[in-house]
Amino acid sequence: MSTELSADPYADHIGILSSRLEAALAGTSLDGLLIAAGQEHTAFLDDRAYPFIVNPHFNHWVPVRQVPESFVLVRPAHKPVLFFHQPADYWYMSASAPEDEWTSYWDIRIIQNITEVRDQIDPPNLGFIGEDTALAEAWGCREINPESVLNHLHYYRAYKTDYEIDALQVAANTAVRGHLKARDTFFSGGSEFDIQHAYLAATFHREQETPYTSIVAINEHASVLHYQYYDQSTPVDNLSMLIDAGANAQGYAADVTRTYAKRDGLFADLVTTMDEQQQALIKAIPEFSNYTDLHLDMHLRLSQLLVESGLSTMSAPAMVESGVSFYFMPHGLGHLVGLQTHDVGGQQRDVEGILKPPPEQHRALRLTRNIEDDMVFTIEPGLYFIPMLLKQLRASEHNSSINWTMINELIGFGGIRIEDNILMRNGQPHNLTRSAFAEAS
Ligand SMILES: [Mn+2]
Repeated sequence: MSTELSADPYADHIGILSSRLEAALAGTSLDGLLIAAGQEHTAFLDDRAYPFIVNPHFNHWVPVRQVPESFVLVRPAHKPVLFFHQPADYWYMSASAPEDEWTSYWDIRIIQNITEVRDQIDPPNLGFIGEDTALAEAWGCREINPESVLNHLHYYRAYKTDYEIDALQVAANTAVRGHLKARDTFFSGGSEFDIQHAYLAATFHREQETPYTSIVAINEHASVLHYQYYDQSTPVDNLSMLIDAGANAQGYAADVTRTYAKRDGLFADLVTTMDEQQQALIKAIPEFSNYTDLHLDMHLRLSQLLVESGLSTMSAPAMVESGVSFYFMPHGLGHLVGLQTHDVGGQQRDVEGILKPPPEQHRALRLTRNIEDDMVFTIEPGLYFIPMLLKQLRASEHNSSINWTMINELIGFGGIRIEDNILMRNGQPHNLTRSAFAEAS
């Protein structure tokens, strides 16, 4: 959702990336960067390739994702070049050369073999960004994945262009279509496997096209933060579902989580309260300059909720201070989202790559930067009943402050997570996910 309409967001995007490139190369003697899309990898002793995941630095410049062995050559003050790989092959289908509007900003050269790239570039004056460092070495690129350049580019990846924001909104809209279908499939008694397939069908995604492996967790499976299976049978009593599933648009990710309760009761009430608190937290974002402080505020709200529900007799600040809230919420409040679901640069203090680590008790927090305009990040508070952590809490000095009868009632529900993607504009949060849900209903 871009607030100011540009005539051509992609043209602006290329302009912005070009300025960032120039600044990133300023302290180097490089003329430009050769950025590889990447190459396929096959399984051990096999000829079957793993799903291809494009180098995000490549995808940042061009909406091309499934064309391994392609390259972009970007140099300040030169028209960028796309070497588009189109091998002569009767075993596999070659990608069709792109013809969309965006190609007018590119010098597109079709190659059948990557040696044709080597013949058209000047490696001693180029930096190489990509996985195949042996290739870059063989070609004689001056620098290979230079850290100073990568730090610079990663830092600025946090600030999304209008073109990127449009893609992120499309991804959110697509994910929401899947979430609505998944919810219906859960309430009509579908298994995790059924729900995952309903989700993929509704989003028109192959499993390998989603930006991350969907988490479809019924009952206690929701207590496994990255639960990775899809049970093909439905439990006799399917009480709850946590679904964390995304979608992809031009390489940009949506990262969305919803939790549902089958019946009214304590767990359903907790889901409602978590949903209210998540929205209240988003509303409060302008009061915080730094994401770490927002994360800590979430712990305070969560602790308050646990006290008010009767799960804990401690004070909310004492729960955060002593680390008791961690046992119920062991991950970070959120992360940057973009070309990668967990986008780069979340803990970077500056372009030099100096890190700003999270507080000692909150090691899993991936985003510690100041909250600024044009950033897109997730807000995903959770409340879990994880047997392994509860066992530790039970063995701790805080044992007697916890209502274990209630906890035992809740363990079979696994947990709650509610996750939206937020864009900052003019100091205000814009909820890409909730606007997609509103649009869809
Ligand atoms: Mn997430």
